Amino acid sequence: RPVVTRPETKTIDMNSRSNTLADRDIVASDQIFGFLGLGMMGSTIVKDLIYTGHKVVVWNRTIDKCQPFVEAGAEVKDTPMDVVEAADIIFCCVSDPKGAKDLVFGNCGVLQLKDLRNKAYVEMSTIDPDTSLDIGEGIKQCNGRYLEAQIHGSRQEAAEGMLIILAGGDRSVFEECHSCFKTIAKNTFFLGTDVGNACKVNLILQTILGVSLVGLAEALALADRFSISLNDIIDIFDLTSMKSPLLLAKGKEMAKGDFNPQQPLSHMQRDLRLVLNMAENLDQSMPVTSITNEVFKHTKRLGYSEHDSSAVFVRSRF
Ligand code: NA7
Repeated sequence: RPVVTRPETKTIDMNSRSNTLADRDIVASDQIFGFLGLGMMGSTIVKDLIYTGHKVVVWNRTIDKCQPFVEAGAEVKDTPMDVVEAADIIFCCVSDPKGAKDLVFGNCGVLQLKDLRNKAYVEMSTIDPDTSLDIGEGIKQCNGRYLEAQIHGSRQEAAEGMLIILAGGDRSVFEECHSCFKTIAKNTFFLGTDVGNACKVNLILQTILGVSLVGLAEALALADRFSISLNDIIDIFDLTSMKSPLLLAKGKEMAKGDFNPQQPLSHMQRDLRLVLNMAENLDQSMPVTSITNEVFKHTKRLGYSEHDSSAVFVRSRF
């Protein structure tokens, strides 16, 4: 098994701004926004929310990650429950459905507050529809309002304020988050009041992405076996009607062997797992997605969990 070096851990540059932010004419809401989870996505989002004038209260499991936000003007709390107490609208952006549920139902979690009247909870972590329904139900039972706001896009797109927001649930929360969504996204969709729909749409888009990446990786690996230049293939691909900005970018990363995580491979495989669970419940056959999931799973086992999803190319070359 080859020795794989972990990708460099990037720290967030608090002074960087997306080029488009100045043109967006954002008037910050005067509500207090809580934010749980300062990973790469969460940090990027909070940095821009502070810059556009939002009042933000933050919490992160690893407390050290909060420090740059204190310096930038955010308040830090010790637990998710404390954030909920201090804020009107609370966003959550953590790795997976389990983490998202822990923050709501767990020790010192959101529901420990019992009365969430006048509070709203917005789930941004990528989760499946059932998890979203459970979280939404828990929040509503405590008289809170719930919105799922799934974020579609890479870390780079987050840094450029070019995410797409897919939202569902309480329409009034959606409207109250307008200045936040305008800060971080190029498009925002409200997909109805039924909780779960936005999660389904997000996972459907991730299916297209995952399957496309594995197809691209296999095709480039075949070119490599023939000693055809990968850069030539990409240049020709660029001239075809198949080209897409994402596949071109991923193809270039594969050719260079540069797997700096924009969409970590572990997140891609998590999404495919969620898709297959969803399909299983419907008896929906998804053979290509199943194999795609196996390919990502194997690449994870090879040590590329924290690299970009384009690292799937490494496995295809074996
Ligand atoms: P990262 O950079 O891997 O960050 C993950 C974040 O999730 C980070 O703040 C973690 O805290 C936090 N986390 C993970 N598990 C837990 C649990 N169990 N409890 C509390 N906090 C947790 O991911 P991204 O920021 O790129 O992505 C976040 C989401 O946005 C993801 O769902 C994407 O699909 C969209 P830590 O710092 O490790 O203590």
